Amino acid sequence: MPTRHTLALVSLLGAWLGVGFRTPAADSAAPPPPVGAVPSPRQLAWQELAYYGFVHFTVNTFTDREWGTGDESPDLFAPSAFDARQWARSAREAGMAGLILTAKHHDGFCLWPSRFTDHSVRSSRWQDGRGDVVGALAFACRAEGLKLGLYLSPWDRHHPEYGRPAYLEYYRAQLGELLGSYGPLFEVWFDGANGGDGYYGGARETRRIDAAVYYDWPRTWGLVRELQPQAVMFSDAGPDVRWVGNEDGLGFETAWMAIDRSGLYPGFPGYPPLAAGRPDGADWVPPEVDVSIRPGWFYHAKEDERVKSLAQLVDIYYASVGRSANLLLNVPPDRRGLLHETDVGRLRELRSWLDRTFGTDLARGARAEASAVRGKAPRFAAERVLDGDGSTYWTTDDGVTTGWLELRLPAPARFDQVRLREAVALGQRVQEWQLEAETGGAWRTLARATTIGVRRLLRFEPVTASRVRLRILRARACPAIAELGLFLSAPLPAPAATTSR
Ligand code: FUL
Repeated sequence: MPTRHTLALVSLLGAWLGVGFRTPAADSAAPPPPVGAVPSPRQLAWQELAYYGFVHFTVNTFTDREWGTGDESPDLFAPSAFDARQWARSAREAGMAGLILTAKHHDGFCLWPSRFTDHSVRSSRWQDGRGDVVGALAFACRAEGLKLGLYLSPWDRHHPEYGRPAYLEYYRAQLGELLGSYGPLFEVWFDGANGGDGYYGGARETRRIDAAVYYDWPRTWGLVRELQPQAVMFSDAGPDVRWVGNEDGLGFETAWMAIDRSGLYPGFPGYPPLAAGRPDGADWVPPEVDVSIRPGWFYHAKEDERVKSLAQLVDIYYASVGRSANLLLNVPPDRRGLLHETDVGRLRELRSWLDRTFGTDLARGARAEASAVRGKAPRFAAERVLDGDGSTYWTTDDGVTTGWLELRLPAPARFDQVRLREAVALGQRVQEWQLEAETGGAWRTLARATTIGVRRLLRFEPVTASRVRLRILRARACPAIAELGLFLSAPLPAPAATTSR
């Protein structure tokens, strides 16, 4: 590191010789102040994961149901060739960052030998009552370098006390058990469903709860913070990650990472229309897109021909990861306790397609310039969008909320999509932008859109060009753009007739 004295000397020498040495002294402009809600370190880390898997597995797999009733015999749970390592290996090979397992779904059957109930794998003939699906998956994820998340359904159709205070003691005891026994979790998933009727220890009645108050969520969230401070918590109401409001794989074209959490809770009936977020929302709670590779969340042999096609999965990727959300793709184990060959094959196709599409960033090696640079400082210059470092960015002086950034590629390149990222640690800023390219001596608009956020992927008609311009048309404050990449889609095979939804 040069000292202050040598820097001053170099500047003086430069002035004396009449040449403008570029010294770090010219780089002293301060970063722009954040705008609105900003992510926590745990949210920033989670946002980088982008794509991971959901595993729905329980007695439903064996009864062919989506929602168990709560009176299932533990013996029904009988996978014939259970292998959590096959799940984790398939997920890693698919490019997923982790897996989230339904440790307990609405039927109440526990996939780990909980100390707080008999309604678990311990009471099953499977592995003579010594099986532990959560433990096996935790081990497999560690071995494959994947992160682990858990889903513990608040609604429990088995428990006799569900709907009364005693159930909450049970729920929190179980949660503590999971949080304390299986190593670090990256995400804890709190579902909002309550369908009313159930077995409830033999009462066989309808129990509706007031979801606004019954679960006392702040207390449960506090438990997660205490025992697994690095884990994000998912629900309609966050606190860290929010539901995207549909199960079809669709993020929002205009997606704001902030919402107003106040008044929300898991299962909040008016939630879906709020799921797009608000530019001036008080809380940073980015969306997660949960969707199944099959029509159902659980495995049903009759859906073997209805596994989503590669083209459908690619569209889901652009509509989730490409719209500033994380993608949670469900791949349910079958009655063997294995991910089905068709699903694993489809995951592999997706991985290979993504690798071929995003393997070459055609903007690499380009020269970049911008309409304006904050304090004329190199650390905020246009080329920061090309350095592959998401923490550096191009930005302008405060109050400059429009502008352009132009790339001159080393040679004309053919591309059909752009990948943009904002420096979201400073809040979400851009409200409207367009991409332009010079072809045949004239500039034309390739795409126009609204928000960017954590990541924006936008496809357009293929074009060949060597000059490309990002134009920021509207922003809440000076834009801070961390990345601009250009890519060409790999070819997609013609869709097979049998794989449609
Ligand atoms: C829903 C549940 O009711 C479904 O069974 C599934 O677990 C899905 C991911 O969340 O609310």
